[in-house]
Amino acid sequence: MTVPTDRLLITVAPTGAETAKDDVPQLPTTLEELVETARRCEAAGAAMVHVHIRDDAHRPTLDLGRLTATVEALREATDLVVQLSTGGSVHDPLERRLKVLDAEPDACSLTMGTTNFGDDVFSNPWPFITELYQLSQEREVVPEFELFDLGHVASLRRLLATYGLPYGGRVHVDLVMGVPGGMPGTADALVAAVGALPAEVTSWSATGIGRSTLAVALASLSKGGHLRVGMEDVLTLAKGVPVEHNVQLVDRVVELGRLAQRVPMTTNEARELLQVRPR
Ligand code: KMH
Ligand code: ZN
Repeated sequence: MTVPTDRLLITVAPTGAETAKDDVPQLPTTLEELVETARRCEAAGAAMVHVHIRDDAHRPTLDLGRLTATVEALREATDLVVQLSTGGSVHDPLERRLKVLDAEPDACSLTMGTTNFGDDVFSNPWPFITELYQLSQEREVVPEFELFDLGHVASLRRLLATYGLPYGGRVHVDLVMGVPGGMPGTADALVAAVGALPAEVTSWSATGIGRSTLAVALASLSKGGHLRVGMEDVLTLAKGVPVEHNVQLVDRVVELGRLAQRVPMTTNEARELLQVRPR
């Protein structure tokens, strides 16, 4: 099956590691809330979920038991492609981040370089990138390359030239734009990044952090790209209007996609596009 070109891959990133539950009680931080969110977002048109989990105190965690239980619960309740974050929080040590693949997700995020991240640093040294990439090849987990900056595009080129294609042979990237410290969330930056992508890239999506969310979504649709949305990336629908549920963000891009004559990709089509290993 080839995936028709009018299909729109919608990834939902419902939780992230940056927002405190106390500040945003509607953020899905428990397993029950995450599964409920995933179900509703799948029904609305999402085909992949980018997952960060929390502990009992709602703090970010990379606890392997919890990650494994989360993957299992999401598989049981949905048909979404389950992508675990290997980025974690800016405070997670690299060794813990390498262990994420032990939870046997379908896919994982893989950030292509170190980025200033607000007042913090999101650390991704080259030896860590190469180790994680080779691990993903060995474990047959499809990576999504997270590109926060133009320099990360160059690093992706180097990675593919040195270590070959990912498991499954497809190269899917996500442009994460508008992080304070990374590339801005503008149409101009998106066009520059897309123009620089290596030839091996078979699909790409984009997400704009905070207020850049709409500019990036519209630019991505204009360039034929896919979309990631969710409360990891944006907490308001408009100035002073909080997101009450991730499904609102999915609904909104389904509608934008409809206007751009794009049809939400099914989970089966997403598995085909990304060549996810059947598990
Ligand atoms: N939480 C950020 C520090 C990823 O998930 O791979 C990193 C992040 C990227 O969210
Ligand atoms: Zn993330």
